[in-house]
Amino acid sequence: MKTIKEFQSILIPEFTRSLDKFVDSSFLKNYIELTEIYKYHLGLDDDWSKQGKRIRPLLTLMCCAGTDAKWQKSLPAAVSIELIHNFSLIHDDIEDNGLIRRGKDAVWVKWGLSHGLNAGDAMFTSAFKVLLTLKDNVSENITLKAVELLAETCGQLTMGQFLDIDFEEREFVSADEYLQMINGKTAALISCSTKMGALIGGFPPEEQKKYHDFGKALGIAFQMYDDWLGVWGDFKNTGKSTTGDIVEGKKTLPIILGIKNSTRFAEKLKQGKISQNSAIEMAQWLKEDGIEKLVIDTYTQWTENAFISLKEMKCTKLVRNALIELTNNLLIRKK
Ligand code: GRG
Repeated sequence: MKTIKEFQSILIPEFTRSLDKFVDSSFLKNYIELTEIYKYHLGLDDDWSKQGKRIRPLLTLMCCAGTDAKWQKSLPAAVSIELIHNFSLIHDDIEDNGLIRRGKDAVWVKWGLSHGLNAGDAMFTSAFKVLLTLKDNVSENITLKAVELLAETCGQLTMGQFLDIDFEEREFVSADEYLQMINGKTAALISCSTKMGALIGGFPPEEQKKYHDFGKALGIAFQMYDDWLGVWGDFKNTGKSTTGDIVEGKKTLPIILGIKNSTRFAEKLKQGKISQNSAIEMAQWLKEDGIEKLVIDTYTQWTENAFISLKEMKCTKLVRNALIELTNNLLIRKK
């Protein structure tokens, strides 16, 4: 049996080589400063801890392997999806005024707002350029379907981000609206990653749908767990500012459920600007009023949904077992 660690140790270095090669050989090579920004943000000139978890490319490569096809065929798609993810982080930091990304200055902090936008735009464009190189190893029809899938996903990401920012100004957001927002902002690219692997591996649409459903449930649980970390996580382990989401007025799952089910929490939030000390106390109220349990129950249910889809997917035993392990690891992650 191969563990997820063994898969990672084979697939991720190969993925990083493809990403590196693409960055060095694409249209960027004529723009030295832009190349520098890419390498900085993608962590290519740094140690692995600054590269991000690489979950999305790992999923694409593994899901392609799960169809019993050669996973190497899906490398351009894995690179392309990671570029879209990283582009969205560059723009997200600008929109959110985020100063630090993966433990170092965000791109816009280091190079300024305009170049932050420019680097993001270049990264978005290059994602589609690399995706088109799929056609060297798969049919033009599959390549076209892959481009369609990524373009559709980008639309969903934009919508999710729009809602996320919109919700900050709203007093009340329903659970359904929240679900729609995280489905766009986070789950769309994760389900695109899993479906992309099945598509490139040559599976028919009904099988691709099961891979999509697995990625969607995983992505939703992943974001809900992130929301839990944003209120009760340990800063030492996560690097995320504990209670920061309460101070910033984000409409994350604990906060939405708190507004609905904890009168003292809702009242305090209505009073306006929340200090760090108040946020610590409010996080404790949410625990006492049963909100933390509701959050854990909700993301546990989505994790179960991911396992159900994983069971229904046609997939090699080796990959299925490793995906089960990956799902478990992601939802108890400490990074
Ligand atoms: C794609 C056209 C287009 C627009 C993008 C800016 C934007 C619109 C979307 C931002 C969406 C966003 C920032 C979602 C958060 C997703 C998320 C969970 C990020 C963290 O993912 P990890 O934990 O990060 O995989 P690492 O650092 O490990 O790569």
